[in-house]
Amino acid sequence: SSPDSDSSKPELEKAGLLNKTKISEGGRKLRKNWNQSWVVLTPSSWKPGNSRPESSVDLRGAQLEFADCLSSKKNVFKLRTVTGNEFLLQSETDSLVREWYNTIQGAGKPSGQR
Ligand code: I3S
Repeated sequence: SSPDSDSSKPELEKAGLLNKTKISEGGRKLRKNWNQSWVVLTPSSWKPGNSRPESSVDLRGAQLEFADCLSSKKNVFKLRTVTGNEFLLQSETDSLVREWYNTIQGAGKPSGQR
């Protein structure tokens, strides 16, 4: 194993800039407010240390779908949490959006099903 893998630091699975807007909260529709956000995907065991996330989303059981019909922007996918919060995530870079889609898709499933 690599020297990094036995570190006590939480393993950071993915991080990057995405355009993000929340479109519903507990099933209630919200007005879009697109913002560029630094998005970090972490294991569920992760605890914030010095970093203070502005918000966090539990991906267990979350549903993803490409949703270009929900926006005039290209490369948009929708993330719906089990609690009924919905987000749109987007980037101008197609490949980046596909990577995020696949990674989040895997993160929301029990590890045996990835
Ligand atoms: O789907 P919508 O509601 O037409 O989304 C657009 C609007 O929310 C607009 O804001 P206002 O209605 O507050 O002016 C946003 O500025 C747009 O970015 C939203 O559309 P896109 O197509 O960018 O997701």
